[in-house]
Amino acid sequence: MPTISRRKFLALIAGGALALIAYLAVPELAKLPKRGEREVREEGEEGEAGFERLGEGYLDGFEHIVIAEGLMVPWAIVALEDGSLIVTERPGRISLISGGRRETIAKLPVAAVGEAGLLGADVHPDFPGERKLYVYATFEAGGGLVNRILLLRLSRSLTSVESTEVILDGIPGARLHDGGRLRIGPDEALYATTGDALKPELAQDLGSLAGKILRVGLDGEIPDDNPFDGSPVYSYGHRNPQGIDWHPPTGRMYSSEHGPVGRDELNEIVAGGNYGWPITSGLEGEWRPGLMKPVIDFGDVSIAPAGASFVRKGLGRLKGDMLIACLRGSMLVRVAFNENGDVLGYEYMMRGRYGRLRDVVPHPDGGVLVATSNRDGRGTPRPGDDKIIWIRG
Ligand SMILES: [Ca+2]
Repeated sequence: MPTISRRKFLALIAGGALALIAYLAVPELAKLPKRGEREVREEGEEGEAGFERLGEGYLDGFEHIVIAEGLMVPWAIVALEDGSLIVTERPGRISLISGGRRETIAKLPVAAVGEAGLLGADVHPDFPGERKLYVYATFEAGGGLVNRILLLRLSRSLTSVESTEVILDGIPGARLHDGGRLRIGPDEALYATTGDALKPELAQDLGSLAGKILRVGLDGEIPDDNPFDGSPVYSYGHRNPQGIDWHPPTGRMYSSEHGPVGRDELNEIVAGGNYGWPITSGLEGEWRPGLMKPVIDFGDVSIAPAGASFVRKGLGRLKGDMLIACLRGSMLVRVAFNENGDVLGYEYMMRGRYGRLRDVVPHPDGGVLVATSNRDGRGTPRPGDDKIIWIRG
């Protein structure tokens, strides 16, 4: 039997102790969220949340400036580089708001019924060099409702329209579930969210433009690298998404979506992805291979998430996080992100302070602009509603 030196014996003991420590440590380490793993918190849940909770009153510490008031359901805010805003209102008016003054650019003959009407907007990436404004709106057609994406060429003063062109037609419309968010992505393609137009089965039908996120070129052409040949469909299986943005450093795309009763979602959008509706809703349903689970299922209580944007500048610890404007929830949801574009968790902010919120966009000078929606028939209008408020600092 080989003998063992005292030194070797001690080394073995020490090695064993290290192995034991490592063994004991493993379950603890395994509990930590790995990179890329998402930790989602329920409302009111405290403790090891995986991200720093800032608290509901966090935004109280910043300056709140009313930029515009007396608006009627402002649906989309486009913040221009010089700080002026182009704003759509659901009944059909498009305005330029600059230096405290509002000028009407156009009034469109939209079908403003239920949740339909003049909805999303964005401008050409080279605006105002290219004076092209894109809007998403509902119209009456053939005894029903249809949603269209229009390209409006503006005059040099930006206060009137020189020509109007329909660049995407035939998006099914309805009194409810019209989607409507329009945004130009970092790839300079135009994205639009569409609702299921009250026909849930259309969301799974790749031949229909309902219940989708669409992607077209800046003149409405279908990009060669879209996931389905010859189709503007980028992702499908959506119920009624109304917010999209791209995590600034990574370009990962996220979208907020209204669920049926609760089950509101935040999804990470990938080309060709099927987001489940109506087979699944939130994290519930009959999961089968190929269906995308939401990053966040906001639970049983409806918060009605609408516009969503990443904070680019200002607002302290919120930089790099996403804010989602909530209608029913009358608040902003903060979704905390790490630098890789992974969701760390979420919390509710500014609950009830301004009532229903429809859109939130970054202001070029920092902070965010939020639009109230208290005159949409589901809220309680307050003096000066609807408003656009700049939260900065
Ligand atoms: Ca879903």
